[in-house]
Amino acid sequence: MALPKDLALRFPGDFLFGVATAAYQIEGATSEDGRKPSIWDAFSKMPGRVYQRHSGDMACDHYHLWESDLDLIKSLGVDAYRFSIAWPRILPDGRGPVNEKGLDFYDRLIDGMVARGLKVYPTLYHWDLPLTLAGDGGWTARSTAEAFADYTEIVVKRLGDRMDALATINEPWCICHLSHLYGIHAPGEKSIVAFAASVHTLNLAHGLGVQAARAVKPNLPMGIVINAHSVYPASDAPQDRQAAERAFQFNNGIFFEPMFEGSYPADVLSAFGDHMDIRDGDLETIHQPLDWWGLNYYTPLRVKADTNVGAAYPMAETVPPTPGPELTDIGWEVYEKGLSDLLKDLDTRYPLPDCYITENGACYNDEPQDGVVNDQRRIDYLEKHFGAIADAREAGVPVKGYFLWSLMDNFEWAEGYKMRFGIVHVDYGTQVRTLKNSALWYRDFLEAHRQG
Ligand code: GBH
Repeated sequence: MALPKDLALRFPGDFLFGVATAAYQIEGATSEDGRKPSIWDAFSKMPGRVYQRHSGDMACDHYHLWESDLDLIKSLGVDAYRFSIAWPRILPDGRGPVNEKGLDFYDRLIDGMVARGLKVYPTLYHWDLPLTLAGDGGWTARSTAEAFADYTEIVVKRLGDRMDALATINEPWCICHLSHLYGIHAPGEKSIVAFAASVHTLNLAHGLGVQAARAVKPNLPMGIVINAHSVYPASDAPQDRQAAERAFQFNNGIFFEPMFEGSYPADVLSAFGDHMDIRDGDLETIHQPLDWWGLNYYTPLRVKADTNVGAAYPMAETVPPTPGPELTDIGWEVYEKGLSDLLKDLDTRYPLPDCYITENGACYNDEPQDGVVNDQRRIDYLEKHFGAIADAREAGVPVKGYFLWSLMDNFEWAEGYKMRFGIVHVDYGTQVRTLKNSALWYRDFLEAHRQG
């Protein structure tokens, strides 16, 4: 393995390094200071949805521990912090009266970041849709895109002056595919009709959000965070290659093409177009020039032609790779080449702005032993993926920054607290944070990078 120094030297001095979190996964305090429930508060209390019916009620109690958490972030030596703003704190019913106490929390948090010299990289929506909006159709209803634009305007008016960049939405794929088609994330829908509607609403919300933010603050660097899939055919057989290209379009093209080219892939329109309320001007709205885009990458997608599913359900079947791959503790394949291949592929397919890796990291559930968390497997994962990013950069892809997922162990959605992605261990009983060896490694890496 390369020393942190050798690896660090592959990144230019102005390359931005950070850590990432999301509101519902860390904040807790779900009914404090006027916050009302989100779809995840409701979903996590339903039987059989989240591992052992865990919820974000307490999470990492970051709502109260934010100051020491910012000190912790600063102690790692990162340049920037990516976090998300909870819509139900700002607008408890999704629209209507503004909750000043919600804005006050992020006002303090952002001031705390500025005081510590940390760059401010918020995301407006990381899955905590106000429950009231879900009652009106949630992401299947066009009105939610309009509400998102109003929410954006309110946030940027109050907090935009101290933001270094703003992302509209985290991972439209998860919101559409996981939440509305596969039913494993809130609100747990399993419907092609709901899925198709959600795709267009999400894309539209993004476009309207960018417009709303720019109307308030024209120079705020605007972007979107996409968990693009690195797609490989299971074999060289023509039907598998075809399935892989189809999977690319239904998982990636469905967001990239409208956002960066102003159109939907033809296959997507013929499969789902009937369920998408696409009105005159919508594609122009979605196709806003962006200042940057964020890629979240964890694992590749390997597909083979599926003989059981027809055109109504054109998602390819996924297969485990052969021979037996290296898996993380959540069962996802470790394949760093998927990241460099994907960056290069997307760069040739679409006219993309600068890229930031807005999430990358691994689930390993190592526990402290005598105060030490020896998560060497996470260090190996990070080294490999840093190398892949450097490879893509050296091949000409403009990657300008990297945010590690995650700062600390947190509420891992349907997996509850069972799955740990942090470089800092959290004891949920005591809220004690312990730096894992990966955090110490990242600190050393960043120190080497600063020295140049
Ligand atoms: C992100 O989503 C989220 O933004 C973040 O909140 C979350 O905590 C983090 O990642 C870790 O999960 O079963 O092998 O086919 C990740 C999106 C979608 C990535 C599903 C992996 C399936 C892998 N994920 N995908 S596999």
